[in-house]
Amino acid sequence: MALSSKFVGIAVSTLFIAGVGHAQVNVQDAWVRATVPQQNGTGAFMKLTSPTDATLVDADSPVAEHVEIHEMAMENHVMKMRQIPGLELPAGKTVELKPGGYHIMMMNLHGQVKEGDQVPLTLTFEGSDGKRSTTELKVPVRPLASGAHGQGHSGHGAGHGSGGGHGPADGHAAHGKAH
Ligand SMILES: [Cu+2]
Repeated sequence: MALSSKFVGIAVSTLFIAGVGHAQVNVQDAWVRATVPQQNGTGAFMKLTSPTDATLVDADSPVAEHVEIHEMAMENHVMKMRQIPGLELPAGKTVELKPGGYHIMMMNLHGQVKEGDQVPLTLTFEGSDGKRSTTELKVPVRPLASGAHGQGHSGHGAGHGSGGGHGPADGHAAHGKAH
């Protein structure tokens, strides 16, 4: 029955796409990592496939004060994350946002994000012609399956907390220093 459950998964994730835009980007397997009560931030993960060259340029959610597009990479055996201005989506290529890689960072959460919740998330894409489109998602909350990413994210949350006002430029500098 593995095949039929896969089809169900595709059908469900298609329902999350409500916005109709210029170059509609397909979003699959979207999920947000559940948090514990005192946790300040979390990540959203998904697979994005754009029919034409596009860039994920913005993300927003009412559950967090700041939402940014981040990447993670190993630097001298230490996992570091940083904000990127946009995530390129080459035509027809599936780009995966996953723990330990690209992710949508939700910071200064207004409350705990619990397993079973549906988190509203708005993604803004820009086509190669400069036209923007948005996609509204309701993203299910799941616990993290592997613990590998948790360490990096807790360090990240502390960095943002001490950085004060998280403006696009100065807040990010503070974040870097925290590491
Ligand atoms: Cu991050």
